[in-house]
Amino acid sequence: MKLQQRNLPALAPAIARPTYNRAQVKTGIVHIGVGGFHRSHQAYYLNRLLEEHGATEWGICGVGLREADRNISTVLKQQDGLYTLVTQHPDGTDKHEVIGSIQAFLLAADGAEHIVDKMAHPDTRIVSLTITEGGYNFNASTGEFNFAHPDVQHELAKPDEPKTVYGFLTAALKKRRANGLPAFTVMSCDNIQHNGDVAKKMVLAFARTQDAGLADWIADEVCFPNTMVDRITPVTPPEVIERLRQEYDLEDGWPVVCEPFIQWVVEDKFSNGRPPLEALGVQFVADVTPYEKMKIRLLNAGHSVLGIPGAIHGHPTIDACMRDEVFAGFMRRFMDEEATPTLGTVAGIDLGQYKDSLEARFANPNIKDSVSRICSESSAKLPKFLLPTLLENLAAGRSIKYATFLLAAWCYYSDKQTSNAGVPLEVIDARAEELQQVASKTETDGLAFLRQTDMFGDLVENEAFCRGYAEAVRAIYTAKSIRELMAAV
Ligand code: CS2
Repeated sequence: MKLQQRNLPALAPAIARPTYNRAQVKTGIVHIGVGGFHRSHQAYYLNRLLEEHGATEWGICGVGLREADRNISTVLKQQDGLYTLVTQHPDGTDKHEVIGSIQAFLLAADGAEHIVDKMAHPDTRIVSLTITEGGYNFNASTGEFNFAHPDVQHELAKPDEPKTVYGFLTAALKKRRANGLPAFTVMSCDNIQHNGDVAKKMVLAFARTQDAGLADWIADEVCFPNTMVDRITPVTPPEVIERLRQEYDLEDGWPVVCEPFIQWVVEDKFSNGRPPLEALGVQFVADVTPYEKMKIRLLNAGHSVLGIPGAIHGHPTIDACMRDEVFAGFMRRFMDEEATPTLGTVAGIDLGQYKDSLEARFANPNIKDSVSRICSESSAKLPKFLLPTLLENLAAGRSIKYATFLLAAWCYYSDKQTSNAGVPLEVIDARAEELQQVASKTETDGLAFLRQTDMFGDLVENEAFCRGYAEAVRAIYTAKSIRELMAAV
């Protein structure tokens, strides 16, 4: 049986499903970047709000700007926006629920004007984003907008032909302004510290170059709340699709798997209203800084600290890394000795307990979160997840040995792209080729990788750091097993 609205009554009883009238729900949110994470997090929350609190103004229209979004577009269209969320508990049980909060999906390739119109519709009050850390189009080391991007150049010249998120946001805001409609909120949900501030800076830089009057209006009218989002959402394993078919006679082209844990902390500033998510435990706070910093520097960096050496060693998943005491110990020491000293106190949170809970979440044996997902797009992640911790500790004279080891491991990973056992690794990174080229010079110039100043700034000029880095690189390049080195760091 295909997953479709008309088949919902016939679903197996074990699968929860929307019982609200989906046809009556208005689209209050347009979301750009409908990956697994959006579907396990925001769309899940809004489905609950519709189901439990009748918040009928807050349905979602998904948007895909890239050709790579065609698959999700096709699946969601065939399934009336429905998909199955499979929550994987550590005791081995799975909970299944069909999510109904995504009402429609628009693909840019099928007509940019439909997307601009939807964003400019009076019902739309929020445009939210999960466009990944790399999607913001800034230079990692200067933080400034990258005007050189060819798509950006195109849309600056032709505002009616938007291509990037910036072209679409400004085109839609321009239309709202012209129509006398209130602005929408731009809500970033990516793992970037001050994600709202970053989004605002980028939107304004772009809009100012295109239309200064519009930029002033955006600066006055559009709220860009900072948010901290959290739910581990692995890439959907093909077995899950197969299991739904076999156990529940359900054909779902693209279900989502996730852990039970979920968290969302949002700054309470919205241009045109917001869903009453506090009813579901979402925290609305005046300042999200301590939460986002804690999450990015412990959870996201902790993931990379396991994932990159894990890939080199040959561990397939994060839970496999956690079952290896050398990896688990290395990560905890990184968290305790390097990340935690940069965090200060976080109101209402016991950092020791938070780290214990991260260990338990990473170790969930029912979640098979591949190290390749964690290592993917490290060129966008590590400058955000790891570098601030390293730089602050370097300046304060505190330990940097774990972060240094990780950067050296990343250089090796980018260069060799094989595990210690010689098995080729699946390297997914927009800059993979360039990274490999630079890293491959390491054997003649030990600091070659660090000379990528757009990622590392002037780190290569810091002698104390470079000494430790060069040593770590030498060790990793000559050792038979990265695991043995980790035990000794
Ligand atoms: C991961 C995140 O991308 C990564 O490397 O650390 O996707 C992480 O699983 C989520 O941020 C959890 O909320």
